[in-house]
Amino acid sequence: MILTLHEISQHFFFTGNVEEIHPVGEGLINDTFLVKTSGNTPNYILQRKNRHIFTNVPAMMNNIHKVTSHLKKKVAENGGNPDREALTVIPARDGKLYYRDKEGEFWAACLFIEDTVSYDAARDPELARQGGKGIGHFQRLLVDMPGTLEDTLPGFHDMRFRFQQWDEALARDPAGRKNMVKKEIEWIEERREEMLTFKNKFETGEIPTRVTHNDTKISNILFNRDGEILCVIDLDTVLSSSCLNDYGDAIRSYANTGLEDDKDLYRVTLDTGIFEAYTRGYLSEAIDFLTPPERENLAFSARYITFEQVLRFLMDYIEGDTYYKIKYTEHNLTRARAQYKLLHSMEERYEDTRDIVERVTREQELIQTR
Ligand code: ADP
Ligand code: GN1
Ligand code: MG
Repeated sequence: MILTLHEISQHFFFTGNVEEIHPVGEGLINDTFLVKTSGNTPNYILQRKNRHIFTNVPAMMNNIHKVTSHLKKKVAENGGNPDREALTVIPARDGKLYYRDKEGEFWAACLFIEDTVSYDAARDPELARQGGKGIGHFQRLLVDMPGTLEDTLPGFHDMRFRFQQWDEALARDPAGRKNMVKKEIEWIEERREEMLTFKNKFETGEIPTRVTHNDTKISNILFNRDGEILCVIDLDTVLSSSCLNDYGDAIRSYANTGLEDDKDLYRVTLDTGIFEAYTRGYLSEAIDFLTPPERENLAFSARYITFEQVLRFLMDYIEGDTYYKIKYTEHNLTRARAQYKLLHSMEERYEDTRDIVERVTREQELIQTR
């Protein structure tokens, strides 16, 4: 693999001599590598994109290029450093934004941003506030992005589409696992109506569509060494979608007291302190562009996205583990159960979270009008 990776790296516009290449991150979809060059030349991130999931990598890379170009322009206008506060896509030597190897695999690269820290969990409210600020800022800079993005992941956060996939998976039951997860299937069915009713708000246009990230777990943000937000990364999922999906997915990640795939369900609950801190950071950037319906639906969006993850992990288990990378046979089931525990905790604390959003909204409105 090392030799092959070295060969792949030669197809990109990297300056310097590649010294070593090793895997980084815990992503569930792509294979990600750090490419170190010798001396003072930059280092890079090289990634094999999962072509079964991203079926149009050229369009996806165009989307990423559009978004990063706009971000860089905005960062420069605001006096920031575009090379550190936005991802820099490194093209292949033939000028394309990706390289396709002989086996048909798609590769892409970006500049490695030095002196950053990334996290898999937010135990500290200040870190959560920074993360919220990061996504709010990201969305704000993209409010006036010209042009449109191609829909490279149709139905990604669309519950109607997810239920179609779900119904098909259950009807086919390809791995013969359906009967082993009857209780878990009930968790999904009990909430079908409620989730589709929420989805209606997107379909009627009550909740607007914007350029958003769609995969805002904490590991997809780089912080600087002082714990401040630096750069939003992992842009494969930038799409025309809703701000609520970014907020909800971030709460699912930051405000979980346990792990996404915790086997010990006692550890998994919603941390309302972290919820409040993330919300404060997010609204400090987003308050002036969010519409009243967007603000009012923030708390429920955390339930919506967490439910979506329960469904997706359970569906992948039923399908025989074809989508997410797994580390052991029951991994997707463990993930579904842990996410369900989190969802349950969100439901129990729903009124509290609504109160927090309302209070922080008022607080941020006051700060803005000062
Ligand atoms: P995956 O799809 O595998 O999750 P990511 O793009 O999120 O891939 O990258 C995985 C990890 O690699 C990140 O959590 C971060 O630690 C590191 N990383 C990715 N891109 C960069 C970058 N441009 N600069 C510095 N670190 C990065
Ligand atoms: C996947 O690629 P990664 O690991 O950042 C998934 C997200 C899920 C996440 C759960 C394209 O994200 O939707 O929230 O796993 N990405 C895709 O950890 O499906
Ligand atoms: Mg990632």
